Amino acid sequence: MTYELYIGDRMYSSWSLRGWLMLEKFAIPHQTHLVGLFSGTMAADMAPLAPARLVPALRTDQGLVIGESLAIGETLAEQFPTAGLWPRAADQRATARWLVTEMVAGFVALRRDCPMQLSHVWQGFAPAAAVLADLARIETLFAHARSLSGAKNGPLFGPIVWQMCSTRP
Ligand SMILES: N[C@@H](CCC(=O)N[C@@H](CS)C(=O)NCC(=O)O)C(=O)O
Repeated sequence: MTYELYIGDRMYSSWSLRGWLMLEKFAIPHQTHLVGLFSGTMAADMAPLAPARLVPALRTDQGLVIGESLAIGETLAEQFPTAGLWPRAADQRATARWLVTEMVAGFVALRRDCPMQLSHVWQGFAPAAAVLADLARIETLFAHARSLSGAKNGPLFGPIVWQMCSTRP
């Protein structure tokens, strides 16, 4: 058995994209199953994973089903400790957790007014003040992360350091 990831669409579903990136970017062997996010078959496609009902959802190589992207990320970090999902330094790891949870729970205006879609560009979009405030908050958090990691560009906490063939202990 391998890790089986259930997602919707990588073009229009940021939750799906980030769920997929957690496995793909950190070289964790997996199979991806696309569920019908926009075709009306999502509930049926997800039924075998109940009570998980949203994407992403993961079935581990042991058959355990996990919903919620953060729970999936924490479980993968635990099961693949050499993959580098979290920064190694404790202060950077705590800060990364802070940024991730704020991203999962916050930025309501940005999410509402700018849902992810990677296929078109809107000309003349005028962001509302609340969206601009969310963007400023992201810049503040990113600058804070870089001040801790010293990474001037690229990944916030520096290059991902992983060992090839990350395996479970
Ligand atoms: N808090 C969840 C959010 C997941 C989520 O909202 N997924 C959306 C992706 S578009 C979904 O499955 N929507 C389908 C629906 O609401 O029916 C997580 O972190 O994984």
